[in-house]
Amino acid sequence: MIVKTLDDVLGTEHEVKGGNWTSRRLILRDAKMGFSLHDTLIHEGTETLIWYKNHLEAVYCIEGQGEIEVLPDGPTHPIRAGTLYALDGHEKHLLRAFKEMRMVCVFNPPLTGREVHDEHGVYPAMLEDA
Ligand code: 9YT
Repeated sequence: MIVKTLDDVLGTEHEVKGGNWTSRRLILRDAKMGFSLHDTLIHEGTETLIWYKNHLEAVYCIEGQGEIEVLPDGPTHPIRAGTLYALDGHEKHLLRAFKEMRMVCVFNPPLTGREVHDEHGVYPAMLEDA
C-alpha cells in the first residue's frame, strides 16, 4: 500500500516545472499501478499547446478557471472546479488558465516522473528507457 501527501513531493524531483505548469507527481510508473496521478497547477494567464499522442489523460479541475480548445477546429469547453475532461482520442489542444487551475491528472500509460512537453506539446512514449 502506498500512502503519501503532497508535502512529500514538494521540493523533490517529482515536483516538475513545465513553464506554464507545475506538476506534483504522486504516483508514477515505478508504483506499478498502471497509471500515474498528478496534482498539477496551470499558471494563471497561460496558454499551453498539448498533444499526448502517446498517452491517455483524464483531468479533473478542483480549483480555478479556464478553457480547453480542441485543435484544429474546436470546440472550446469552459473549465472550472468540478469539470472533468478525458482525452480519449489523443486530441491536440490548447489549455488556457484565466485563474490558476489546480488539476488532478491521470495518465495511462503512467509517466516515469521526469517528462516535460517537447515543442509539439508531446511527452515521449517512455523516457526512462530512452
Ligand atoms: C492538464 C495538463 O495536461 N497539464 C500539463 C501537465 C501534465 N498534466 C502533468 O505532467 O501533470
